[in-house]
Amino acid sequence: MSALLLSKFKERKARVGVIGLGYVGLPLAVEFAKVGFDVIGLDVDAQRTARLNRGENYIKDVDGDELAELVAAGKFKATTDYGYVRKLDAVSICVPTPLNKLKDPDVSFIVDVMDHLVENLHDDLLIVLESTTYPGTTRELVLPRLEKTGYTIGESIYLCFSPERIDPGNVHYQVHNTPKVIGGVTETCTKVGHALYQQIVETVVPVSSPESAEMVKLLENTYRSINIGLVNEIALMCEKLGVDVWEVIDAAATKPFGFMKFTPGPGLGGHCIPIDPHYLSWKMKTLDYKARFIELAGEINTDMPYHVVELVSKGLNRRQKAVNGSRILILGVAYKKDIDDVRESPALDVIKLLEEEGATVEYYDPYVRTIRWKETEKPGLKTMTPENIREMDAVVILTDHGNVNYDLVKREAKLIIDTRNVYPLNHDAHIIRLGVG
Ligand code: SAJ
Repeated sequence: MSALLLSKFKERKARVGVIGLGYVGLPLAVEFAKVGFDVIGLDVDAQRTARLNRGENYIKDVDGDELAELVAAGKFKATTDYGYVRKLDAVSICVPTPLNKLKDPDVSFIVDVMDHLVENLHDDLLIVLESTTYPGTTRELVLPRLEKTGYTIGESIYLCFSPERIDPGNVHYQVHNTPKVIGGVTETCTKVGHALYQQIVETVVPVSSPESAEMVKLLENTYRSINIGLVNEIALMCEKLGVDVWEVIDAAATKPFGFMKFTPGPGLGGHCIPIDPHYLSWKMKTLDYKARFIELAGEINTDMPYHVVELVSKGLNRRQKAVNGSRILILGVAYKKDIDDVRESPALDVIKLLEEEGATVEYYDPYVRTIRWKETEKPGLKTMTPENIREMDAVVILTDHGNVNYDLVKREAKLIIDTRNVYPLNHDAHIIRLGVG
């Protein structure tokens, strides 16, 4: 193991690179720079690197002033030039791993990084893959590309996987106080990776292999997807049973052990939970194994937007109205409360389905001014007034943002479909609550 590299990590004299300056990479880069490392941020987007070099921040979880100070002090520099890797002692890869149109893993961003990385390798370099991916990616896709250049992994180049655990908008758990799992291709790799990450994270959790570390992340997020699917199905059952699912869940959550509260909703949004489990089920298919829980949860969660539209149709029908020709206001399009992210948001599915049924659909979301819609922009209502609520045949609450006047909605709306228990234990005739029969 390279004593020089370890001492550079320990004395924080190492030069650290982060590839991919998004919601994972930029906070990580700032964390390394904050504790004293010289950090190079690498990204393919020249506009993004130019903005960063002007000290301009674009990630809500990053403190803009802190970033500007680090840039001014020369502790952080952004670039599109992979040549800088020749001067780095470590590099963390935080590029996107989306699904393609067939819902299969798209690891092209990792491959692109590797194509550039192998041109700039040198002795005493730690490489850590952080992008969420299927078990085996580090060993099957990254390792061969490094070995082909003649380097021996575990002797002059060290390779690990360490899952990112960034929770956008979480003000309590940030990089430094979220335990970091890391698994190296060799024991020495794990030790070298541990030596670096313990400089920025209070707790480093070494595991025996990159596959183990890759699987940790997938277990974490598959656990959420499946439990959300479970409560969504329980909600459908409660509607048929004439029970209030929210009351049931709150009462179940009083159990002080062996139960974790999840709540039903209009579907599954975000860039993690709807995506990550499919990396695991895809890999298992290549091993001729059907990941049944993942597939079933996916079916139930994907079906929720259709169920919301059924509730809208049921409510309008009570007022002898059809969906076709009705004016409907969607309240909240972000994928979860108090954030501005609409990626994979079920609201986009609900809007699409209602428009296909002939409804005229508007939306209001204080965090989302406009959305990309059919190759153009669809702006939301600028404000929510008694007048523009009264004009609507139905209001559909899909995100329970904290800064919306729900009392106004309850007073003025003709019909409300509440999918987030904004109106708990409510029996008003004009309110239909998801999961309540
Ligand atoms: N959702 C429900 N019911 C629930 C919880 C979530 O319907 O009980 C929905 C949300 O509305 C959203 C989707 O599921 O549409 C995902 O919600 P999430 O709370 O899992 O939030 P994410 O997507 O921001 O997940 C992130 C993940 N962080 C990382 O991957 C590093 C996840 O692992 C975290 O556990 C999660 O934040 C968190 O705990 O907030």
